[in-house]
Amino acid sequence: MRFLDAEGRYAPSDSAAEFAAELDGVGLEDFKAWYRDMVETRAFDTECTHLQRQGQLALWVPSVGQEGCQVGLARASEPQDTIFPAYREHAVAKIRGVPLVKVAALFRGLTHGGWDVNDPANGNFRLYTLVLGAQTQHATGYALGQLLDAKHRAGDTSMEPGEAGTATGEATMVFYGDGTSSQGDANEAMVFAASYQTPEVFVVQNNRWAISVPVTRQSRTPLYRRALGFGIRSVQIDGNDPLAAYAVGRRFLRLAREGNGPGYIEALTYRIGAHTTSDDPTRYREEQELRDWERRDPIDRLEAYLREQGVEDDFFADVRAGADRDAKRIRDEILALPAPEPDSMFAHVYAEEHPRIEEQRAWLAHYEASFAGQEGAGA
Ligand SMILES: Cc1ncc(C[n+]2csc(CCOP(=O)(O)OP(=O)(O)O)c2C)c(N)n1
Ligand SMILES: [Mg+2]
Repeated sequence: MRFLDAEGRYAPSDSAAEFAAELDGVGLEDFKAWYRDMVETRAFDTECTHLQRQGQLALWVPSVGQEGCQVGLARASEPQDTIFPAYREHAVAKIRGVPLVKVAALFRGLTHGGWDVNDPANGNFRLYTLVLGAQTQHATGYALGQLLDAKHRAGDTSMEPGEAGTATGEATMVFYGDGTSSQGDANEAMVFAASYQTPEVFVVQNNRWAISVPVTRQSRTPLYRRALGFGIRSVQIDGNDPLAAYAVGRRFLRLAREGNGPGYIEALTYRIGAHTTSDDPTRYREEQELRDWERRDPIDRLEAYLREQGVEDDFFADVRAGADRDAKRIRDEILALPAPEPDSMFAHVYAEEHPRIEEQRAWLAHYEASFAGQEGAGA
């Protein structure tokens, strides 16, 4: 399902007709804001890759190429909705209000969480989750809570979830990848979501790869069709078309809030960069595949559409300059952060002291001490 073709022309697929009404009232100023979201996220992302190479971040997980679906879906959400991300949803974090320096601090090893999920300023954007699929369970549990709260408010204190029909007024949206769709957790989350008709939207960003494993190995059937087997409505969208993501996201989130149960969106996109800064994709994927996907870049596509609508050079120059300024500001903020405290990683593993942990802590302290006196030690 898409509205914009690969060249950015407005050319809705047949399946788009049923979602077109979701774009009513969305106009050029919105599309320009979405464009700005994408360009700013990419500038930040590129900066973080550089900072990792300069030793300022321990690891970086690029989102380059996946900004289209992320921006459309984030813009489709309402403030009262709750979002459970994986670890690559930088555009969603930004739009929901999480300061991007907090995302960078996580990858610097400065925090075990990242941001205060109870602070409304952070937009009900939960913590990044690197344990694949764990967030799907958190999301379904949370959505079940939203449902039971709504029943309670309506005077039904039975604590029985039951059939669809209870409007919650708020929904949960959970992001994960094509590889994660094979995890037991993700499948169990869908079973419970369908059984109890949770107000939830599952978003699978199918970026074709789970590190070096292609999606063709994960599933013999398109991922969106799996959801149908769980009894969950689903659509496969062009994940590099923010209009498609917005339209389906808006529809599915509204259906969820109004008591019509969960939905599932498979966003077909591509991970243009490496899996993380620890990965070298040239070892397992073809150069040609990358080139083909670079031609479908979500930013170029929306830019072509905006130009077609009469938006002129000065707008694009202004967006780029603003994104560069922002990235520079965040860079300065990151450089001003303290060095991580390696010992802190042992602090929260067990409630009480544990001999294995003490052994590892002592080993690390010894290793760290071996750098004493060397330039950059401890940084
Ligand atoms: C439970 C678990 N198993 C394995 C890993 C190692 N791992 C990290 S990312 C990844 C691939 C995930 O691929 P996908 O779900 O497609 O998401 P993408 O990284 O492509 O966005 C793997 C296997 C992990 N983090 N957690
Ligand atoms: Mg993937």
